Amino acid sequence: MIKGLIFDAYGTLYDVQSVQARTEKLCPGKGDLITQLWRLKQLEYTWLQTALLGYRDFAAGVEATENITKPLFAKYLDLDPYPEAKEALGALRHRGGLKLAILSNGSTAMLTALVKNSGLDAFLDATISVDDARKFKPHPECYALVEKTLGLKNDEVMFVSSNGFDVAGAKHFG
Ligand code: LAC
Repeated sequence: MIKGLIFDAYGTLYDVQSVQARTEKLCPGKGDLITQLWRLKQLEYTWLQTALLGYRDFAAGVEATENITKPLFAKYLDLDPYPEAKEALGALRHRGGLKLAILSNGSTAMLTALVKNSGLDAFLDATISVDDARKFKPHPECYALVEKTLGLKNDEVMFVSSNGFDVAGAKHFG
């Protein structure tokens, strides 16, 4: 029986392109290019780090001037949830009987700020960061954090993600 619904954060509950408007203002004509590349590079670096058996929070390693990076990084802590995310989580919460949580490649600090700023923390039993495994999804140890945190077995958990590699990782883990 499913007892928990675990959501990916970036691209699933939160719109990573909601940083686009601010990027366009700071870097006119390049907002779309930079935000698309930013997301692709994030994913590429997490896979590379995990394949090389490394782990570090690389968010601050971007070479750019502070007047650009500061407001952009700030927006990443305050991404817009997709329009239906709050209502969907609220309805699931109201229905009862299910644990609701995020399992994300974001760092604990990023995710704590993100769920608080967006108000989604009110609907969640936990916000789980891969920080605790020191690996990035789709490494199996990341998905194992759900049982460690919520005490739910694999077959009691349904995992929700917009990222294909993440769905494959969760399925592989069971
Ligand atoms: C996350 C990325 C994979 O939130 O979207 O973990």
